[in-house]
Amino acid sequence: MSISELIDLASSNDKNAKSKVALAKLISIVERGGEGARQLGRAIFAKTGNAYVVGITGSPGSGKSTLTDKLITSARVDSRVCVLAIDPTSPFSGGAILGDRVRMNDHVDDDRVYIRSMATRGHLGGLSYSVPEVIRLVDAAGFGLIIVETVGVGQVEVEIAGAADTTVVVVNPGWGDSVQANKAGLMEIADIFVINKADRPNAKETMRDIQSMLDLGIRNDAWRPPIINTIATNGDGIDELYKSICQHGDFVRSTNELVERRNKRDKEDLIRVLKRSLEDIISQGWEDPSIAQLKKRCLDHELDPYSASEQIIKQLFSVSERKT
Ligand SMILES: Nc1nc2c(ncn2[C@@H]2O[C@H](COP(=O)(O)OP(=O)(O)O)[C@@H](O)[C@H]2O)c(=O)[nH]1
Ligand SMILES: [Mg+2]
Repeated sequence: MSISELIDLASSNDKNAKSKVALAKLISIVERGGEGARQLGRAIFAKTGNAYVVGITGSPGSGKSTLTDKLITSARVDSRVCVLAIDPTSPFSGGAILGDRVRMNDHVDDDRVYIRSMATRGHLGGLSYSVPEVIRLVDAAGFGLIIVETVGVGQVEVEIAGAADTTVVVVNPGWGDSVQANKAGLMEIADIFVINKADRPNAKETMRDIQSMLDLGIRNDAWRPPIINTIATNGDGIDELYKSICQHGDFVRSTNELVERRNKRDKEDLIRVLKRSLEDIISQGWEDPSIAQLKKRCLDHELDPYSASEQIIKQLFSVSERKT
């Protein structure tokens, strides 16, 4: 099946599993990278820009997957929902991926819901190269809402905030001790705070704690992040959370905020695609005989790596021209 046939099938709202199978195939193409991914990226670009992206971040075990599972039930009424669960732990662990799948099992047969776990492939703890591209793909396939779940570990939180239109930060009662160093960072990225496991002691203190940090006004935009108590396991507070997400969506659409966020993202996309294209050029040409001599001279310390790189780059580009 051609890429455009797969895209059409993935976009269709069929009642059998074919559309999900097509989408899974397309995601694999993105993850493999190279010319296939580039071709796909070109084909879908014009169809992108319609989905709303919600990032959900927080420490492992804070209840993000349980919350997401409940959110799907509210959100699927309004639009097709895709969940991308990013697992920044080692791709060898596998446990978290299985855990998410099992927990969100309720939605497996729902043709309006697509759930996918992705490993970050050790990209220095950051969002995997592929994640923004998969977001675009799912967007082009007509999903109105994309929820991206990430474990909040520093840099990833910042990156997810960059990829999302609304960022939900999940904490638990008594969060103070565990994320002390990171509080300011969380304040910067959170559009909505969730205190999940509100059935546990100290939810009130945590609420006061966040309030007083918000009062310091690290972010001086017109939106003050609401703080919502939830008990994800029994669904308490989920309606309020979904309502807040919609309200924040209305806010960013009615101000210049959404346009600004997406402009910034487009710029990052361009740089990322550019870097990836350069990496492809390097790996395609690396074994070409035309640079063998330069590599050897560098390894023999006759040529410093800086001068060697400059000359290798010129060669790599001509190799790439020859191949296309
Ligand atoms: N007591 C309580 N447990 C919860 C709540 N939400 C989630 N949990 C439990 O916390 C554990 C971790 O939840 P999970 O959704 O996997 O967290 P994640 O790692 O952030 O995705 C699971 O055992 C959940 O059942 C809650 O509101 N209250
Ligand atoms: Mg999870």
